[in-house]
Amino acid sequence: MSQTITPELRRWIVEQAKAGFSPESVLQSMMTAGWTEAVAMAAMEETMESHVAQSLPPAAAVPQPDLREAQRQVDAGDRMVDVLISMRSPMLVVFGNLLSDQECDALIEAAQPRMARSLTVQTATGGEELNDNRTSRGMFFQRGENEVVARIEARIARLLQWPVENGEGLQILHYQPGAEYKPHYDYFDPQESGTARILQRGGQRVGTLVMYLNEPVRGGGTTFPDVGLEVLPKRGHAVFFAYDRPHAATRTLHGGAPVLEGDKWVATKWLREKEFH
Ligand code: PD2
Ligand code: ZN
Repeated sequence: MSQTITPELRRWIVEQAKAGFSPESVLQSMMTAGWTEAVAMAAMEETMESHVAQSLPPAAAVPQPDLREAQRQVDAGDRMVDVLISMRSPMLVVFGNLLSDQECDALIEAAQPRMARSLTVQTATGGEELNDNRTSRGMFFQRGENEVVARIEARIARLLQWPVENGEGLQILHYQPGAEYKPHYDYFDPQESGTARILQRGGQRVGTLVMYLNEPVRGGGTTFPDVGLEVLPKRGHAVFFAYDRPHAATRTLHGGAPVLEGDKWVATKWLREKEFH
């Protein structure tokens, strides 16, 4: 007898799970009803997977480096960039040698006179607000604002295979001892009322590149609590992560741990689905 997964069976499996029955007990019921173990397990897996996928927003294309050849370096046009770590879930890559020391210094120097307490995009209204979760100081460059910024943006576009036009202006952040950025998602929450307005400027954010411009003495790592990962700041290195849907299933919750000694400078490039204007 061939055993097919009917819509009724699917509904029944989902109901059992919702009612709190363990996978083992659902499996046992199916086997009592005459299903072979292997087919029952396959039916359950398939049903739960498609149930979860249906309740997620659709997946978008995301920026990403070309890692198909499993090389140790990626050609970013004017520079070969090292691949130090790559991870599938979250979709994350740690890069080495992305920026030269001179480029790090030039960004800090150009940013310094324009630093102010960091604001956070407020999805409730679509505006910006001061936020206790974020105690760094920061500023934004315009896209292509000066020669160094333009050069770095072109390199990032080549590295991540994503148009320069889809990038937000480069953000510079400075953390002093005690300053931190509590864990958050960089995408905009679709449930919030201000998000529609924010999305008019280029759609969702789909990727983040945090570039380290110096090294704090202690603390200041970029943390990914869902997977217990902490990336320690190293001058010229960067951590990139992508999120194909504005959902926690991407496991891209991340934060800037408190700086304990010394200070921390980073440059962040956020990438949108479409041209950012
Ligand atoms: O500075 C960091 O490590 C950090 C952590 C979390 C930066 C950002 N988020 C960001 O710029 O979005
Ligand atoms: Zn962030």
